[in-house]
Amino acid sequence: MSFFKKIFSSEKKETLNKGLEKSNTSFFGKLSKAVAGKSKVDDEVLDNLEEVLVSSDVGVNTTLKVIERIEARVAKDKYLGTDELNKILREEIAGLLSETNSGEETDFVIPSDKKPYVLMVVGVNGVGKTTTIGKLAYQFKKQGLKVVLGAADTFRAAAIDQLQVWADRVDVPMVRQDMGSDPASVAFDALQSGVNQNADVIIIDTAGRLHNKVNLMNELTKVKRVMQKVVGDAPHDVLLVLDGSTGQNAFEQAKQFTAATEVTSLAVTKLDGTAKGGVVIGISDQFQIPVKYIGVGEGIEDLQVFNKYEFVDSFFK
Ligand SMILES: Nc1nc2c(ncn2[C@@H]2O[C@H](COP(=O)(O)OP(=O)(O)O)[C@@H](O)[C@H]2O)c(=O)[nH]1
Ligand SMILES: [Mg+2]
Repeated sequence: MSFFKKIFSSEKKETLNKGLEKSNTSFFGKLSKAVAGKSKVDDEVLDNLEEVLVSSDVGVNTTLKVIERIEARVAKDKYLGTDELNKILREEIAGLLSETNSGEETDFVIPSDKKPYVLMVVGVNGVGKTTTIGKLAYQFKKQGLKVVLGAADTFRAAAIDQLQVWADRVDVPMVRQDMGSDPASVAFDALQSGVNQNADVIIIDTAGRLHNKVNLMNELTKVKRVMQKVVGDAPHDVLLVLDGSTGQNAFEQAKQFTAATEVTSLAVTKLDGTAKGGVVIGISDQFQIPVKYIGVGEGIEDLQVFNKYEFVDSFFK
């Protein structure tokens, strides 16, 4: 059995398709309009296509890259029919995603040589960090891994309680302190507790206050440094969560966070309720950071391992 078949059960695929349905309709509605009545890819079609890509939140730089590549093909082939445009676009977009995403990610795996595997989750308030942590804890636990959560978003009491709700729901231990306590101290405790419990995965929630870039950088640096006192090479992954429905704002956040700390992977959430699936393409291309997960709903199962083949398939259906 192919590993795609194994991992992307039809049920799972349906969720992804459903989640991306709006994006598709919108992208393809617009794409069809862009080529309506045209048989040949000419300047006007390319102009329209540019508009479609930008308005689908692919981002200006990535859009220009795609347009340039198609222009090059038009120049080479002389006559390029609009009926081929779909296939070519698909190839170009898959190509862009290939540069950062190996495409081999198919399940919620963590490297077996890192124990405990420490995952630090960052991002601004409201993007879906806590929810994504809950969903990840569920997936890892389902595999029989021992998971510990650390509530290092100590800025609001509600944030700690919200993570607690997920911890209880998934039935995994959570390390917490009072609201207002030092996030680095919570992270330290969580790692120590995880090590003592022989945990496989430790996931650390953080506060995403962007009011001051220097503050953010200092705070994340401190959390990392303190964690390294317990697990020398922690964190093994710094996952930046971005709200896919915010379009250009998500690009801006990616810029700020990558400037403040070394981000090693991305999760793009809320792709269920938006027409902006294109944000995944642009961000992946512009930041050269792999998209690891996509959020397609508020439920516990509504997190998918990002797979570029599946994504392009859904986008172009
Ligand atoms: N529709 C949808 N809602 C989501 C998704 N992920 C998170 N949310 C919702 O977004 C809101 C903020 O999420 P939360 O995890 O509290 O964000 P945090 O502040 O970054 O921790 C909540 O109402 C979540 O249910 C998603 O993939 N799809
Ligand atoms: Mg939160």
